[in-house]
Amino acid sequence: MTSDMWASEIFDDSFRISVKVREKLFDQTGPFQRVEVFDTERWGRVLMIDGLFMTSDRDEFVYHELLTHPALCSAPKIERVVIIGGGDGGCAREVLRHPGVQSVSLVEIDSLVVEASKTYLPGIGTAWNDQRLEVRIEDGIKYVAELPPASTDVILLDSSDPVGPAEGLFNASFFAACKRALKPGGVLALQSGSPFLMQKVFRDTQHVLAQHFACVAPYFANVPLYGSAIWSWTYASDQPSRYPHIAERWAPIAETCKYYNPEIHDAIFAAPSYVKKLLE
Ligand code: SPD
Repeated sequence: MTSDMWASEIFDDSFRISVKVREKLFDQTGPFQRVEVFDTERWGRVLMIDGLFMTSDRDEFVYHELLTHPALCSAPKIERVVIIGGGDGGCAREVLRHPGVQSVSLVEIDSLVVEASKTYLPGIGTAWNDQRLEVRIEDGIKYVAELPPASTDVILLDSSDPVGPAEGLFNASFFAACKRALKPGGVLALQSGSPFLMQKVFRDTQHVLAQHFACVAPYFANVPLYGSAIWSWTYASDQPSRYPHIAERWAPIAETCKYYNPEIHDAIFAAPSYVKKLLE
């Protein structure tokens, strides 16, 4: 018997992307949001939060490798890493592939996301038992505000889109707190929305980051589940320009990367003309 259940994300009440579902594995609404996990034919397991697709077995590698490795393969130091959000474990998995990383704090506001992911997305969070990883269920905004100044080498914001609990992760005071927590020369990387489907979020995020960081460099790729449109991440630091790729950081991850590589490291920073115009 085939299912006729579909999971859909609706953009601006005008465009919908749907995935045919084999079985719904998890559906709970907690104090923060509704968390759903689906088993699907084409995408494998899929995580949805408040009606937005977060990640899937099939295309998560693009998102997680690009959130992590451009920062980790170029930041001057990577011993101490903080991840805000990232409760599915995919971002932590990629960070922990780097032997130079000594400690990672993953700060996720919603325990439901971590519980559901540990149980139903075993292919994504494969590093939960790594001794270098500390998982904290608490508000990432408060956590960063309370970090000792200049204590962190790399901060990664693996958030949902800026609605609901993630809204405060896209504003000036939070970016100022990130800058304060980073060591001089430290790197912040974040998901910054689609410059095609979410132009205002993308542009505002760049402008607000530029109030705090000397280098603000968006980069781009397609994550098919995110509306099948171009997606962006942003690399920010207090230095005037991006750090170059470090070959020794690439060697230990070369075997496992399915998207990122040294050529991609620079190529992703090329912006389409309409995006350049958007940022003028
Ligand atoms: N439109 C969805 C954007 C979601 C970005 N974060 C995904 C979390 C995956 N770890």
